[in-house]
Amino acid sequence: MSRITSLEQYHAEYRKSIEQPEIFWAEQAAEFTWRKKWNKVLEWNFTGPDVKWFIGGKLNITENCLDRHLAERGDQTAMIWEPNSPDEAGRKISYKELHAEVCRFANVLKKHGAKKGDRVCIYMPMIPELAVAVLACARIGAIHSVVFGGFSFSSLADRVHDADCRIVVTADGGFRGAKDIPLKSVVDEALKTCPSVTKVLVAKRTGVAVNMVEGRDLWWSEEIKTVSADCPAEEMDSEDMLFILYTSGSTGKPKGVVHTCGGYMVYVKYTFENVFQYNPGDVFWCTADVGWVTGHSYLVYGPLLAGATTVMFEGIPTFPDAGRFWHVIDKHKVNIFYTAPTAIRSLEAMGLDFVKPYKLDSLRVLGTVGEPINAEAWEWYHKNIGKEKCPIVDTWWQTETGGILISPLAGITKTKPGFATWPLPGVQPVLVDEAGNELQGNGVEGRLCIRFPWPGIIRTTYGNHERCRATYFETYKNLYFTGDGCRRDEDGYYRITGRVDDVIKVSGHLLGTAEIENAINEHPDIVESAVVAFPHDIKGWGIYAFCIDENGRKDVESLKKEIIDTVNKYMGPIAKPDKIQIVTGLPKTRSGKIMRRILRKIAEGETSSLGDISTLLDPAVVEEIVKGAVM
Ligand code: 7RM
Repeated sequence: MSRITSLEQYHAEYRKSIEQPEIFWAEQAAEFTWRKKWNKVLEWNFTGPDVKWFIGGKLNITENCLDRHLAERGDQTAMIWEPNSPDEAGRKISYKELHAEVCRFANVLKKHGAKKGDRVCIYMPMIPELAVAVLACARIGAIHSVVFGGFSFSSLADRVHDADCRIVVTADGGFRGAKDIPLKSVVDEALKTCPSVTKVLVAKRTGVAVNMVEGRDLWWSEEIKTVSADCPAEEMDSEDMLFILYTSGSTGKPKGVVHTCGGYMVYVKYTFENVFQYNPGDVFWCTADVGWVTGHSYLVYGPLLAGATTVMFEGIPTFPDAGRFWHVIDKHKVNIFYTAPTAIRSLEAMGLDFVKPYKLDSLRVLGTVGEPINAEAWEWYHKNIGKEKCPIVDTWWQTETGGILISPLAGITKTKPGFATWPLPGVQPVLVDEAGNELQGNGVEGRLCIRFPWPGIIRTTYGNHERCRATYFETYKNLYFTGDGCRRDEDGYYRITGRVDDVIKVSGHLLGTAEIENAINEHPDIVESAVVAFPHDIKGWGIYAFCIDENGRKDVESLKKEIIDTVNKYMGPIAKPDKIQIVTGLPKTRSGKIMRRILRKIAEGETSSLGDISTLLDPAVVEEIVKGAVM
């Protein structure tokens, strides 16, 4: 694999990747362990869409994450696990041990009927068993579908149902800061509506009392005693599914984004090593939960493919205090640290007294992901955490892209606060106006699309290929549409400006307004609601919900509290509205479409420039909403 070490080399590699993409990617793929080499590198069209990489190639990604390292670095730490409480002992798991644990659990899955192509839902806290479960699925060719532990029972049930999972892997509970999360009881609630699930494997973490359903529920610790630590890896085709990961869209239920084995493997390792300029022996810490794509690609697969030491942290940045990240960095001598702007902003707000006690001298590279980083947070991170010595890589990518697409290469690309800078080799960004006309040259702003496939691109949305086509490949002909607005400045640097559709990035978590509205509407008094985003100092965006109360309840404050509880119950705490306004109507066009543009302006406090409201069915409702706006 060609590791880029200079700016000249970046430009040369970039050019090659555009002029001869198949030769370029074949070179990157050559260093992996393939059971059988591919016959053809790429076949594609964006109309189907139909994208295939490394056609005919046979492999198993876990042989590349684990077996391949055993001879050379079997005793090296593969994963450092840092528990929620600093007083609890963590774990260091070597490549040899991780290999054995994965094989054992893979045998447990097999014993309970999982085979190649079956879907397994994983709903777990940030404990090593989560990574083991993910890799165990991959070992036997079962397709993992990890659901973030912060989602509630109905979000979990939707996902289990959509992927038709037969097995769920969970834990009794999880620790997050001062809270205990009762995961198993959420699974029990979800499975009331998922009769297809026949087995639930439960890891013990908090020791909370759980209800074990006879014949269905089994303890992880008991099951692994019944199997061997030898599990030959299943031979997979490059284009066999590796995993499904649900992501929110503008409308309807979340989509199951599908990634396949060969292309994803090549792409995450390539981007991991080049973006972060990983050196053998480095300790890498990605703070994302494995329930999100960042955790899949840069906590589990990328670092393990590279033979790195990856850190998994169970807790939160502010427990027991706002110095926890910095404490963990010193404790484990972290070299590369990758987190989200929302975490940086919240820690910045707590003051420097939480940073001062720590040396942070092991750090070499810093990264951010998930949302635009504002210049102030970037400078704070650069100065106080990186001590002005560590390059910051602002990495832009999506669940659908599998890995990073636009980012500086650490220490190589000249950075500018707020800019993801240049596309990685193999990535061909295009900016278009709303009508789809390509914006040529620099100093332009439009919608971000990509014109050519890269190995990590989404292949389909599970069970509904048409939805994949309509969401990503239909808006602009022959382009993959990202849903993001973007500016290309005079230097050709890319700056992502944010979503142009009805999804919201709250604290770096992608949420669909429609999903939140559906949860709110579960409240018996709410007949209709509309959710929009408003700028939030720490979270990036906050959630503003306009709700129509059918019964005109007088106790507005308790109604608002009930609405929050309802969202918590049906979707999870991450979707909690920051502001709720009870209204008697919503601004709708004569065709019945909610005019979110107007609601967004009101939520932003910009009531003087609401624009043309003459097409509204009932313009008077706008006046009422403006008057009652929550500021
Ligand atoms: C990795 C991830 C994807 C959306 C994406 C953007 C936003 C992500 C950045 C960013 C500005 C960044 N996957 N986004 N990274 N915006 N700068 N460096 O977050 O599927 O959950 O979200 O996140 O809007 O479309 S995701």
